[in-house]
Amino acid sequence: MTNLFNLSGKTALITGGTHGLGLAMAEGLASAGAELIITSTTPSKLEEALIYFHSKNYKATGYIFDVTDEKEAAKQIEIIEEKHHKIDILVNNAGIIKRVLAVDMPVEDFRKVIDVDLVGPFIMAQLVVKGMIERKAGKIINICSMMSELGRENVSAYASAKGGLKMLTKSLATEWAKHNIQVNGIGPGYFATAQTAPIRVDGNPFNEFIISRTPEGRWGNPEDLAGTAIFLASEASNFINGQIIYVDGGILATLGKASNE
Ligand code: GCO
Ligand code: CA
Repeated sequence: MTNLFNLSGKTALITGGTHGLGLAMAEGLASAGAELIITSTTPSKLEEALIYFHSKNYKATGYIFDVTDEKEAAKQIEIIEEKHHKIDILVNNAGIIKRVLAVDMPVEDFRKVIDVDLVGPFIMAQLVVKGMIERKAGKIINICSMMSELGRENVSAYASAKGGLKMLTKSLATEWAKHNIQVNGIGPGYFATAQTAPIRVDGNPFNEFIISRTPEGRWGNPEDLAGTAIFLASEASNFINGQIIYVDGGILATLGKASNE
């Protein structure tokens, strides 16, 4: 029987795949056989990530560009497709967060978050899908969030972008399914990464809150995302389209419990 999860011969582009969840998902895809293309805006981080991937004997190449710059992104995608022939899997992972109360948030910052977390994935999907349509096959995975479903103080721009990314996922799935392209999302719960470091510190009540709010009773480890990334990138998910799979240790399944129960 063929291995439904085998990604040999496939090329996967992961935006911001230099660290944290992006790196863990990239590693998962590589372990299933995919060749990696990693994009970043930070040369030093990219270099470090490539050294890591190569040390594991994964095939990985890096490109520096900003996903919000559609002209530059178009140029780079053209170069990538010339060199590697095709992008079979796109993981829209690059994102930023700014934690500040809405009443105090500079509009410019709100716009920036929407630009990176929502417009960037649109730009990348629009560029990469052209080749996918020609080849009648492709997998696009948008990295959403708990905040695609839930609000919370301090993250209005991020939640707006991630909620939008969920709906972008459904819209693109609708438009591109006829070309045998699957567009799905992963909604990570609370993961121990650099992004959550400021809210994970001991003594910060938010740390305890998340542990008690998560039925699994812990923060996620980046490796916890690899299986879902492989699944959504592989033939195993060929009839799944427009879905967001939440990898959250059960957070969205529950109202939570009072601390003394
Ligand atoms: C926060 C967190 C979240 C997580 C994650 C949740 O401030 O609440 O940073 O935004 O990063 O996206 O799914
Ligand atoms: Ca980056």
